[in-house]
Amino acid sequence: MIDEIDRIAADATTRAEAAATLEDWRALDVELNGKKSTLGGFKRRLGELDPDERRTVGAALNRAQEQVRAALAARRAELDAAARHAQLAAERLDLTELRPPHQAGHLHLVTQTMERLEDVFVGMGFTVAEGPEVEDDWHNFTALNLPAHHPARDMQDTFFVELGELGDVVMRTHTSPVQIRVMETEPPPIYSVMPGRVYRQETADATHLAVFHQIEGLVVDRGITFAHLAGTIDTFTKAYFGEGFSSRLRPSYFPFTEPSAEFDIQRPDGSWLELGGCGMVNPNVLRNCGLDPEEWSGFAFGFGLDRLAGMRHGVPDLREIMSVDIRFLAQF
Ligand code: FA5
Repeated sequence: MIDEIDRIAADATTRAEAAATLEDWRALDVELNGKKSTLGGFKRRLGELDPDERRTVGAALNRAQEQVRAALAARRAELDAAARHAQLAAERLDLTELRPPHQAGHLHLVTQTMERLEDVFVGMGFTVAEGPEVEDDWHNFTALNLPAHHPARDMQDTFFVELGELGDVVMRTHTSPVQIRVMETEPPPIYSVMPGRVYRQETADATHLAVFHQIEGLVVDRGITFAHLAGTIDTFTKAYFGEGFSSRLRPSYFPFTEPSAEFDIQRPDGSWLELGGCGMVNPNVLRNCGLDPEEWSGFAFGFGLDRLAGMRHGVPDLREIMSVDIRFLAQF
């Protein structure tokens, strides 16, 4: 009888170890461990045996049942672990997966240009400052030596905002108001560039937009001369465009600079493009910002970023830069 019990236990152990799925395991658990199991049947027949036999057969039965339970428990642990692994693998998120580059997008040509320009000027020792796009009359015009009714206000056709006093709030027409904000808040020496978006009531054409970008430069220190301005423009031109490009200054007029100049860049093919204006900061502007022109002098420049980007990348019409055509944008 004991041999038979051992054989049944060995057979049950082998089957438990071979259970392939949790379903199989549950069926086996009922069959081998339940009340109707073969070993359970032996247990019920113990009463028929004499006391000595009952003790030895009872002990063998307990051992056998223990062995089967242990085999089932071990197999259950294996099946549970396998199920957990399968679930983890199915729910796994691959965070290292890279999207193909053409789907990732990139910075707009104008933003790239702005960041490159900032890098060039930061490399030359300038800091970067910013100001609001909605400006008041004081910063956009009056403090820049353009009092009310000054004819030079017509040089920049202005969008007015219906806010506050009539005509007092404008979409800034240039980045020069940021000069005023910097001088009002920071004591000299000042070496800053100020990039940003500007607005003019203009009809768009190949070289003009109604919403475009400028970068302003302002230096205020003791003993600053026109030579510093010319040297800075030239250093910048070479650093940004590389050899083969050069710059020239032409006499011009801006109310906020005196003397004033326009600066142009010459392309390697010999043609010229007007890029911006510049000059020595007008003493009236220094005074408007609480600085003594006897002690401080400075220069300022401001130029068009869109034109610069268009020129550097050979875009013949500025309106294309503002298009949302992905075939155009993807080239840069
Ligand atoms: C100004 O805006 C002055 N604030 C520049 C300045 C700053 C002069 C500091 C002196 C000292 P202007 O209106 O010329 O100047 O514009 C400067 C540059 O902006 C132009 O040379 C051109 O490159 C660009 N620009 C002007 N209008 C447009 C436009 N409609 N579309 C695209 N770029 C433009």
